[in-house]
Amino acid sequence: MYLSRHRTAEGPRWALDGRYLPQGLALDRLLEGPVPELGDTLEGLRTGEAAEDPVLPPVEPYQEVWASGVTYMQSREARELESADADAYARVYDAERPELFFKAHGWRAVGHGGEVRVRRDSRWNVPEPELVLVLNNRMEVVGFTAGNDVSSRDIEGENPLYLPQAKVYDGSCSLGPGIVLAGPDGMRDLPIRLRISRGGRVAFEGEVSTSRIKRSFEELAEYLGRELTLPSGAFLMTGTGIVPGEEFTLTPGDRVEISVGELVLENDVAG
Ligand code: DO4
Ligand code: MG
Repeated sequence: MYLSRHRTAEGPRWALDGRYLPQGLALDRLLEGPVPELGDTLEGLRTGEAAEDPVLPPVEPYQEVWASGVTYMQSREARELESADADAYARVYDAERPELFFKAHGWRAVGHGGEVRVRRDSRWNVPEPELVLVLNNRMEVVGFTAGNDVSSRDIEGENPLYLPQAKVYDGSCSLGPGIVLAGPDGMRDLPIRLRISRGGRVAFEGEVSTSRIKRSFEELAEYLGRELTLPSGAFLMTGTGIVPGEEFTLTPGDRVEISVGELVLENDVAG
């Protein structure tokens, strides 16, 4: 089952499998129900009307997007290379406690077809293609979407304490195009692909499987909600397993295409 959010004359509206749900229903209310019966509940709400483009980011403006990091060996190695404090990344990769950081409020997220950005005060930037968990208010995994955790490598590399500036700025968080409703077992072996095109040519391509992640999705969700109440649920980026080489930096005009399973999220980098 697939949830998408659309712009309409009356305001944003959710759809299930391409058919509108009643106007005014919010995602956190929709996902509140008991997990095994969630699909049936939503099915009962579906209207006959076909949903229309454009699609909006599949998140309510007040929901929070969090992220985990250094969950794939590729990410650990890339941070070790870029950082003067390489040991911190090796230690967090092996530690019991994961790295978790706040990424964006829903209102700041960009959706499919929108523009992401690189910081003007950074010279080394990358997209981070990630499986994004959709969590209800009990921190149960109820679905996933595709995400781009756009990041500045030189700012974080200079000092890990600069991480919020490397990660949190306008246009740094993209989600979409919609949400696949699924429990964690439905996402343990999904292909994640990244393609960056520049001037009509492929500038970088990479692929990883979610099966390569070091931690379980349930573990990441549990840590996020351990001492934090999230009454509207949350989105949790699960970390990148694809990092372009040292010579690569994301550039205005690039097109970034991220796929997670069947979902394809496309964004241009703003000029
Ligand atoms: O510690 C840096 C952040 C790592 C990250 O965002 C990732 O691994 O995806
Ligand atoms: Mg990341």
